[in-house]
Amino acid sequence: MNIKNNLILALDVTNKDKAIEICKEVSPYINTIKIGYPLTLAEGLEIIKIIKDEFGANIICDYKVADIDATNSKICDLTFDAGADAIICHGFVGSDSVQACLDSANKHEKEIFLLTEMSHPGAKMFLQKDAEAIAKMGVDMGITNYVAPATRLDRLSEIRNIVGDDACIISPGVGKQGGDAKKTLEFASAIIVGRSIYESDNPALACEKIIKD
Ligand code: NUP
Repeated sequence: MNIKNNLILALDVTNKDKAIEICKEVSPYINTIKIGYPLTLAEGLEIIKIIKDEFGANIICDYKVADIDATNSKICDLTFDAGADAIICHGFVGSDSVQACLDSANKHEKEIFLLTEMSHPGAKMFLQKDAEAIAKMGVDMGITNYVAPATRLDRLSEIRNIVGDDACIISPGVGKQGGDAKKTLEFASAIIVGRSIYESDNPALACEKIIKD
């Protein structure tokens, strides 16, 4: 996936008009938009095609798919059929569940991003201890796209070591969660930024600052 300025917008607003307004403002800087549950639950799956068609953006659906294989297949099929270019899937559910996501992506000629360790403090309670094993599982399965935290650079760096330099790592946690864009990009291929952009009075300027810093 070609990610302009190595910057992905997390479009976690809950209203279509607001979503379109933000996308318009940031479109000179951003060509890859992450749509998660907030916007999808508010506006329906159709929002994927609306944003994709209006802005020609890559759409990564952050549905953190984490179910049994049969259910994962259905979730991924529906998401790709709705126009998503990629979907974020949890790794902790194990290889059979992740394989179902991968099979759906391959069938649709789309991509998955495997979530290893999350960026929030609670990730230290359970997920962190298995994050390296999750990344290794991803490598064994031939997965080339990952999500890893901008809030703990030592962990991001460890996950980069496991997945290798050729893998694409997208990293959330810059800005509101405390991560630094430039330092994160020493290890990550792209950063994911939400509130620091869409809550800003001037989202375009916020993008410019993140890119230049
Ligand atoms: O570990 C993760 N941390 C995280 O923040 C995995 C994620 N997918 N996210 C998402 O990234 C989160 O749901 C939100 O959409 C975005 C970060 O947003 P913000 O903290 O920049 O507002």
